[in-house]
Amino acid sequence: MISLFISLMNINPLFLMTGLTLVAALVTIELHIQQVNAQKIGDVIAPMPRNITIPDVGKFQVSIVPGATFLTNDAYNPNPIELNVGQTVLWINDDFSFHTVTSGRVGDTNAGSLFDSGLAGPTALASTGKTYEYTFELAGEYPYYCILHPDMVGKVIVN
Ligand SMILES: [Cu+2]
Repeated sequence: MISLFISLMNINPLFLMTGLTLVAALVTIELHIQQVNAQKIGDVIAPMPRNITIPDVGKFQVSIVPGATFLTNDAYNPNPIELNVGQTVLWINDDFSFHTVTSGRVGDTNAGSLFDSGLAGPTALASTGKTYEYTFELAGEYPYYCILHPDMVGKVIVN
């Protein structure tokens, strides 16, 4: 051990400096590679679609809350809602399950005839972050429900 120490002390200073410079260069290269890799990972993540809820000013927002399937009157929140003729309701699926916003009550022959987010197409609330909107042009009371989970019920009151 002591002999090793002595032999290290006897190393030519020039050789020691060269060694230290080499170590410093290797560390710099390694850090650079890490940065490049981090940028590559960033580039891969950046273009991926993300579910961002953008506040839609002027529209009445109703959330389909997490766990809505089992929440009956609380599945749509807030519920009931009251608004004026000409106002728009924007429903947002904040749950992980597929839901619908369908006008009427379970069993109505004309259920979904006024408004219906549906089971397919661009308005379908098939996944988290999907939205559906409807503008109420006539005063009245509008019950609605989810076709897939008929216990989920809500109501819009238009004055
Ligand atoms: Cu549902």
